[in-house]
Amino acid sequence: MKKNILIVPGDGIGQEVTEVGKKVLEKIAEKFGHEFTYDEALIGHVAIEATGNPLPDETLEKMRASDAVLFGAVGHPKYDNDPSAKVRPEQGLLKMRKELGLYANLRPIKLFDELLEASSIKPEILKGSDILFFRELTGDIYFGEKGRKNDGDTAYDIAEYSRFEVERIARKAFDAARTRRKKLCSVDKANVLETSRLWREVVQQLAPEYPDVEVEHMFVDSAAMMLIKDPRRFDVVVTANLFGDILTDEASQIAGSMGMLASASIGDSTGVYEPIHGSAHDITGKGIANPLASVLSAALLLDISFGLKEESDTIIAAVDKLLKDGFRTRDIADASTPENMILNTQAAGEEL
Ligand code: GGG
Repeated sequence: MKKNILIVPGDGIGQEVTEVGKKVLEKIAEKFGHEFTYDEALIGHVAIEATGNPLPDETLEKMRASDAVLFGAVGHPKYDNDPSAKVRPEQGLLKMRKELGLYANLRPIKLFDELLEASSIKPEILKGSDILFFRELTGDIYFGEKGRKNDGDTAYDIAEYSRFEVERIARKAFDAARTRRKKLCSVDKANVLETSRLWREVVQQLAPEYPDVEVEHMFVDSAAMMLIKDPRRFDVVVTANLFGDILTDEASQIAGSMGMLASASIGDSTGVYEPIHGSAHDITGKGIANPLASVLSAALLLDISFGLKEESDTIIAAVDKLLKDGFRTRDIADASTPENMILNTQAAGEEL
């Protein structure tokens, strides 16, 4: 198979981990006789530094022209404490999602058995956890009108959802539930928010079309608690943009570390595959970032964008073996991990 993959490392540890994700794609192409070609583009802080724009037109054009995008992360601490900054790395990420119509963000919370002990949650509660989140990605408070009132002392962000936007993400989640354990949990805050009441109404209206899927509605505060108390009760979860962002960071603890969670953003155009973690400037350049989220994102890319299931499973099996062999990156090591089994970012990639 011939495919063109755009590598967009972005900021901070995005650079280090995406390099490993790309190497794994190269190994897969060699092993299975595929011809993958690569191009590279800028986004985020590195793009602002080079062009003044967090998502240069050239990057967007390359994304549209490619068969899939392997993306890293965006962010830089210098903007975090500067509320007056007019241009921010995250604007590049949001614009990319909107321009490419990437409305569905799939975040599998997969716990590798070997990492049962790496979590702060008790193993007997965790064992067998396997959740697939659908985070809506192009609506909600992220994209509504925002600003300051005339007094300058009052700020607002407006959350908005249309029936169409809720329906298309809900359908994706229902379809996925059908291929799994046939359980769908829709998370909202319908006791308070009008957008959530519309959300619940749409999911309820769709449910009769999927009689084989058991649907449950849960308030986001309850879901936050249940994820830690009883993660195995969840199969597929569908939720709004902001709730999905927060809940999946929480759910990363089920998988042992943020460094283990991959994601796929899909919709109207080229799919984008990236770790759920950000740029992590506190550990950038130290060689201790866990590259497995990028590697597992590459596996999602092969499966979802190219339909290469065997190749994708080969990557997941290699990650499983690496962990079974006892290797760890710093974030998933514990007191019992021998120092010589703790790998740096590049070495973890080479071990696969
Ligand atoms: N790889 C994910 C990433 O770069 N996240 C940084 C970020 O700013 N995310 C905003 C969001 O997805 O809500």
